[in-house]
Amino acid sequence: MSYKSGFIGIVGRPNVGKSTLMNAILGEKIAIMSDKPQTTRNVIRGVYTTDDAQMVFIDTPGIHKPKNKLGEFMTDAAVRTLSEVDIILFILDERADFGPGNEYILKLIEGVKTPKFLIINKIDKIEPNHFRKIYEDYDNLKVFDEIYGISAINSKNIDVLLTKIKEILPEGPAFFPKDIITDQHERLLISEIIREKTLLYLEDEIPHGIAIDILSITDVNDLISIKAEIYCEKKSHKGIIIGKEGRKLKGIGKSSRLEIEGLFGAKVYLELFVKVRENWRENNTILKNFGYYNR
Ligand SMILES: Nc1nc2c(ncn2[C@@H]2O[C@H](COP(=O)(O)OP(=O)(O)OP(=O)(O)O)[C@@H](O)[C@H]2O)c(=O)[nH]1
Ligand SMILES: [Mg+2]
Repeated sequence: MSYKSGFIGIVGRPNVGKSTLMNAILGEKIAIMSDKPQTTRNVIRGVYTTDDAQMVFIDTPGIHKPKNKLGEFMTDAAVRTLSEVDIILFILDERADFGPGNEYILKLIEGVKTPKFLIINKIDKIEPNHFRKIYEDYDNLKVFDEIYGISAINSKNIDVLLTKIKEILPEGPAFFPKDIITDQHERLLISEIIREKTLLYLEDEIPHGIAIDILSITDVNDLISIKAEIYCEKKSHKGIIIGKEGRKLKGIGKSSRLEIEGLFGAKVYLELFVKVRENWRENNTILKNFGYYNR
């Protein structure tokens, strides 16, 4: 049997479970996830290799109406992916209304010829009647080649989805070495873990203004020492991130360290500093420094 390969774009509104789906497919966490919208900021490639196929999944930032330059970068990156893949997975969750958000994305994907799958995620918390309604409403649009109900968090129906994806992928060689699961570098993986833990400890508006800058990573005698800065947009936010007697920052540090230790299988010493940089999401130079630019 000949080898198959291709790129599969995972797109949709913020918070529908795109990154959770990609991690579930890979069986490893390479993309951070949170209950806050706009968690993913860059496209992230996850490589799923089997004996007879290589599927390169592209997790994208949630498409939303941008309120600043960071939002524009994120949405542009997601939209650009649509024209660069062999299959599009449009992810919905229980909030599958035809509101302006989903309508906008539907228009975009209608415009490309690529095979499109509709993925209704979070079926673990969708009533059967509600599921049928979503299914029928979207089926009637005649835009999608396939429709699947899945639960990314429980890895439900993912095998069925993968079988279908493989079936329609074109013949082709492996694009990545067969033992690679992501093209993200160490530095980015570390900064994303710290950002995820910071989001976990924060509420409301602050998460959107968070960025992580890794100052240094050194590895001496199997002890990895990392210095990183957590950026926020306001002085008052800095106080919240640090918390009473520094407790919140300690929690962020500890949970980040444990996950980074798991990732590298080595002891980690992590130092975190909180910095304020007003309006960084509107500043092109800073966006670039934080890695939010088109490569
Ligand atoms: N109940 C349930 N929750 C889920 C499922 N999949 C994802 N979630 C939750 O949905 C939230 C958003 O998940 P993410 O994977 O970060 O969503 P995303 O689409 O990548 O979000 P952005 O990166 O912000 O665009 C998290 O709290 C997940 O735990 C699912 O199958 N069932
Ligand atoms: Mg995401």
